[in-house]
Formats: sequence, C-alpha cells, structure tokens
Amino acid sequence: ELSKGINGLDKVILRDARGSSAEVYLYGAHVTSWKNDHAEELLFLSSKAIFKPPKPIRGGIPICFPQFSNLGPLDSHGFARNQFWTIDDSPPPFPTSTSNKAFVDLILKPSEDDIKIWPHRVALGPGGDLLMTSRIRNTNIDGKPFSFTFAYHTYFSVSDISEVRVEGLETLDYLDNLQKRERFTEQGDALTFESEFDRIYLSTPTKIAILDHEKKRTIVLRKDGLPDAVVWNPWDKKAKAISDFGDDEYKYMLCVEAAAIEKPITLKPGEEWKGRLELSTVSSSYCSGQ
Ligand code: TA6
Repeated sequence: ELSKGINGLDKVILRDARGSSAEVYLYGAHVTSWKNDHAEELLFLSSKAIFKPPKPIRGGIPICFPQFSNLGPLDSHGFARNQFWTIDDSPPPFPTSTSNKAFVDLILKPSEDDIKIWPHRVALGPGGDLLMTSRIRNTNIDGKPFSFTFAYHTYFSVSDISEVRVEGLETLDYLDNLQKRERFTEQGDALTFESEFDRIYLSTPTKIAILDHEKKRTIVLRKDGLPDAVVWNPWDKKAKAISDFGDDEYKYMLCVEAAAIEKPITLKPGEEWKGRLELSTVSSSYCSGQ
C-alpha cells in the first residue's frame, strides 16, 4: 500500500493479518517503523528527524552503502540512504520463503544511464518478523571490480539504555571508534551501557540479542553475509551535537547494525553479493541468562 508520509514523501506500508506492520520510505529505502504482532513499535525514530532530502532520516533503518562511515572517499555512510529508490515491479528471484508474505521490492539505480542496479526487499514474516534482503550485482561491462562496505544501521527503541544488555558479542575483537579505531578484545559478560559507545565488532556470530528487562522483551537479530556488527549510542554530549536528535533521546535508543566493514566486499563483473537481516521479538516475563 503506497501512501504519502511526512513532507509528502512516498512510503509503503506493509501489514500482516496478525497485526504486525512496517513502513518503508522510498527515500533511502528506509524502514521508519516496525511493529510486531502486539503492535509494539520496535524501532527508534527521532522526534527531530528531518524528512527532507538530502538529509538522511534519523532513526529507523538507514542503509549504509556503498561505504560505511568515513572509511573511504564518499560522504559518510555512502549515498543509498539519501537517494530515491523506486518500486521494482519485476524483481529478481528472492528466496521463496518470503513469497507469501507482505513485502515490497525496491531498486536503486544510481543514474539513468548507469547499468548498476541494487534490488532490495523488505518483508514481514510470521510472528511479525522483519526481513531485509539486499542484493548487489556488479554489472560493469568495463571489466572492473567493484568494492563496498555495508550496514543496516538499525536504531532500536529501548525503554532505558542503562537497563539494556546485548548478548552474542562477548569475547570478540572490536574496533573502537572512540579510540581511533584501535583494535581491542571484549572481556567478560554481555554488553551494558553507561557512556558513549561506538564499536565495530568483528566476525560476529549470526545471532545477536538485545535484552530489554523493563519491556520484558528480547529483540533477536539474525544475519547473513554481514560478518560485523556495529553497536552505537551517542550518550548525552554527542546527542547534543547532533542537530536532528533530541538531547535526551539517547536514553531510548540503541543502534545494533549488521554490517560488512572490516573486509570490504569485492565483486568482479557478473558477481553478486547478498546480505540479509531478520529481526524478531521474544517477549517473556524473564530474559535469558537471568
Ligand atoms: O554507526 C555508528 C556511526 O558510524 C557513529 O560513528 C555515528 O556517527 C553514527 O553512525 C551516525 O552517523 P550519521 O552520519 O547518521 O550522523
């Protein structure tokens, strides 16, 4: 269902019969809302988000492509998040497991005469899961390889950042963006948050969990083709410096981003890469590990 969102920007609303929904802006192929079967909003969207190109939308799921952060010659986080994508009426084959669900296929064509195209699917699964699949194909006829880094820069909504734990990244190596991207090894237990946090965890397991005790809810990320995971919270000082982010909003969000950063992906002409992220929720009166 195509409709007008903020500032008249086109958005697609996906709905599942059991009550889950998602909103996807064509601008950035940006998911701004994801609600599960219990109609709970799982994504954080800043109250100060500016829905005005070329500014990317603050919150939801920006796609960082073809460059994560400033690790290359392009603008920070690349250009996919501030381009207008179009609805793809003849998408390439995606796994059949999504074929009977509510989904939308989008495509990014960098320019009219560009032969590179990047199809992307957002789908709702049973139980209100959110599934995203991106395909990048090198259609260069000039025979040149094409390299990129990538992240689903997902902003999750949390009840209180001080009460949140992230499981699945213990004992892994990470690059600390707050210390010149120096490499460290995570010690001990699940991650907890008490100050600014900006790390790229390397070669992570495919499953990561965000435990929110207050909401009695766990969000589970499952990823494919995306070996790294960025964890970010700006905390109070950095929050004040971000113009499209409320001063106190850092308390209610956490970015956990399925990514491919440390080893850029290189595609020879004709080669294709696929990245996939599946988000689901588990609600319980307790969280695992407690
Ligand atoms: O993913 C973490 C990060 O790269 C941080 O370093 C922080 O700057 C954030 O993304 C937001 O970037 P943005 O360009 O959207 O302001």
